[in-house]
Amino acid sequence: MDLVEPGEPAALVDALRGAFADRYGEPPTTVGRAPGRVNLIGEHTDYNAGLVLPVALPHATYAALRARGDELVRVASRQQDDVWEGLLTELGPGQVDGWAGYAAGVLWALREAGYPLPGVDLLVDSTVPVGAGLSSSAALECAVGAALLELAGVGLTDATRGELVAAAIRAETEVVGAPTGGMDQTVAVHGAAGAALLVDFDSGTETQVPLDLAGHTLLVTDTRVSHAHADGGYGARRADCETAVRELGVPSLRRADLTAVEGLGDERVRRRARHVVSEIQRVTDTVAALGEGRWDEVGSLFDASHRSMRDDFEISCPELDCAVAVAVQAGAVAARMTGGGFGGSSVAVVPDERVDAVMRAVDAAFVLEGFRAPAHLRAVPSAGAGVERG
Ligand code: GAF
Repeated sequence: MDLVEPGEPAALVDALRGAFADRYGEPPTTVGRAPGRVNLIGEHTDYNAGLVLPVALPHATYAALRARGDELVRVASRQQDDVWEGLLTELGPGQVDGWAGYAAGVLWALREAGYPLPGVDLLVDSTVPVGAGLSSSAALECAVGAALLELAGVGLTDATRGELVAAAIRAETEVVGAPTGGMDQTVAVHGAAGAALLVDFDSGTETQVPLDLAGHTLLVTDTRVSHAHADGGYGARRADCETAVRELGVPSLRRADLTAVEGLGDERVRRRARHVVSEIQRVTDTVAALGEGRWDEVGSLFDASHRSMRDDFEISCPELDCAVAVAVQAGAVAARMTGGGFGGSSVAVVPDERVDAVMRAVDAAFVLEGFRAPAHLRAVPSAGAGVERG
């Protein structure tokens, strides 16, 4: 059984500081941190002015940096072999390939936002699984951004948190070119321990929803089928939603009702819009059911969400369907795929005493199906971005 632990933050930061000094000859001055996330419900609703309900993970990315006296930017990771180097003028859209674009892109976006940041040396470390649908990219963007705002002398305040979210979104959509919504960056910054974050992308408001799990664990299963949102599937779904908006004559799918959606002429566009409109309602219903500990109802809502993503939005895969079905058979009260889809992870609400049984049952089913061995993690609702002191 592969259980991915978040690591002990103080030990991770010490090791990162040491590795930074070994690589660059001097210790870092600042270490930023930002978490990965698991979304409880509300998928592909963020770019449709809808609702989402993610939780920040204890698994996080740490970004150590030191200002340089020149225009050079060096970006390295303890998880990657390649190192990116370039000038401050070479950080923008189309200029940085690969994973370094998420980090360099935030420096570019914060400079665009008016922060006169200098060249920096940067080294990152992370316990967020990559390609698992748990937002390792937003964790990287926001960890780097938190460190840069500290370097800029403003740190993280109510005002700069919003700027950090905006800069991280620009890094992802403009520099990396992944046409994602803003859920991942929003929870990486605004997540809080013990709570889920209800984000309304129409009104632009974020509400902490305290989670009383009452003897349940949020269990994430990484199918190890990896995905990348810069690939075509995510953008194609987004384009279908835009077509539906045009045909319905509404400002966004948030303003569409299911009766109107059922009248859409194109069968595929109709199914895509049906998913989004019904999913937004499921977020509201899930917040109410969680608040009253109505676990059966949470189970029905997760089940409907998963089916909607599998059949109408077509973003599931056999491994996700298997993880979800087997988790429920083995005792989970609720399970669904989570994140952008085309691989990645499922999330299940499991009575504490059934967690081992669920993990074992999913592992066994994956062996039987001939799938790659999955990994699991406990999604203890944790804090959003910050700076590591000491
Ligand atoms: C990915 C995207 F980055 C988010 O913006 C969101 O659309 C999600 O997929 C699906 O809900 O994580």
